[in-house]
Amino acid sequence: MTIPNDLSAFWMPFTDNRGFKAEPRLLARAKDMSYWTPDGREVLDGTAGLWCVNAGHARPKIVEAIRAQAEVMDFAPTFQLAHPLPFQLATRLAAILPEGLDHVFFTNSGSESVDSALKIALAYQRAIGQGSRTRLIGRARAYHGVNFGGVSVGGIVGNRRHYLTLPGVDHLPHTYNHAEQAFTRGQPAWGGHLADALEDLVNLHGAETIAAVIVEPMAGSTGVLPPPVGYLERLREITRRHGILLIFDEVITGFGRLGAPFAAQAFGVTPDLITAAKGLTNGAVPMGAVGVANFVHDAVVDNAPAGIELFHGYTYSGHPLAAAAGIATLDTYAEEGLFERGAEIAPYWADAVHGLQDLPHVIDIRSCGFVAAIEFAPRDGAVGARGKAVFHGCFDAGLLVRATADTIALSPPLIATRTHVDRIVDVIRNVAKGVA
Ligand code: PXG
Ligand code: PLP
Repeated sequence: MTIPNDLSAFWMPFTDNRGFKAEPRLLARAKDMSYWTPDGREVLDGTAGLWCVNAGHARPKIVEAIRAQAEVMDFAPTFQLAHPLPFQLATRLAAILPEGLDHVFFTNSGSESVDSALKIALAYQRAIGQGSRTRLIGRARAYHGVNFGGVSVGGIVGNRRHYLTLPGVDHLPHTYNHAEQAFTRGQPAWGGHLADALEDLVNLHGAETIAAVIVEPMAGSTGVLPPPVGYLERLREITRRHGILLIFDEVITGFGRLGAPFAAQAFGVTPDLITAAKGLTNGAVPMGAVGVANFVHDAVVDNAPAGIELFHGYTYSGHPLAAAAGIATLDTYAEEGLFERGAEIAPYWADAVHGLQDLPHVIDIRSCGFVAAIEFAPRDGAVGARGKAVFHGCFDAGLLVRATADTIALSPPLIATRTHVDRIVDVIRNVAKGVA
């Protein structure tokens, strides 16, 4: 690969552009569990790219499907016209979505999936004569992408403070409590009662004003926060009782991360809509999707006057290359049993990462399925400095991790073996000792 000699034109997303460009770290090639830098150094992928390459990199079936489809048909519209692939992929997705969610709306990213799901929820309430239900409820410490809807229901101050957000949005409290939950494996025993805050919001605003509640079943980006025992069940019960739709944002938790196709199945709670992206195409072509309950779809579509039922869609909804990649990805997951893999390796994984408790400055370790977070105490007056030092140290030692402030998130491709897990924790151990 040619190393670019001008880094100025590309305005990098969610990046300290000046810091990066002063000290760039580039990736040039990827295969299975690893990346390689332009100078040929191997970097083990501890994060499945950005939580998306669940089957590992450059898997033959997916590569071939994209290549073949590019030759047959590069693009075809899906507005008032279509081609076979998104129908096939939607049918395949319906088969792995929870029972009763048999309809799929395609998008190109998680952010678009979230905004689409919020619109579908509003359309549903209007379709059943509940047009006064326009309020949307999110949660603190939630990431729902960067479009205006997702930022509004999201709960990350840095993503919100500079922008106007949608009116009529309120938030549940987040579910993390260090004193009660630190060093928990899987779901914390404490915190199920926090779902009752939804009852308070219903009492405050009136159920007849609330359209939907959106939560990540396990918060990912803000530090891997598995749901407390009983929490999701309680949200489900309250939403159902008050006619409020429940949306699970499964952009990270979907496609095997927690040992089942979706977190909904892993936790045994079925929402009314599920947003997905990332692992849908193994990250190979941008694509997102919203899985929609039959009663929601049928109300919106069947109750509409003749003509277009939902005034929403993207030029690339159901794009041929993405749909081809999606079908090949689902084939790969099925052939290799990757939805079961997360559950199989979870105990070994939890032992390995929780074995890092004695490292200096570690204040919490959380794990669930095949994902984990290691939280370090911030340095005095320099939040994020320690996390960044661990991230850079690991990269230079041949391991890709993801740092958000002082928390290191790990989500390896589901093809990782115990040997890979051992290497991940060895590198982190050595680097964290040096960084201390
Ligand atoms: N919802 C959730 C739950 C996500 O995790 C999105 C929506 C948005 O998806 P797109 O495809 O629009 O980025 C996400 C994305 C991180 C990290 O380091 C997480 C995401 C994206 C980039 C970085 O935690 N999640
Ligand atoms: N802006 C303009 C001027 C457009 O014409 C379109 C689509 O036709 C869009 C934005 C939306 O683009 P997309 O459908 O790729 O989201």
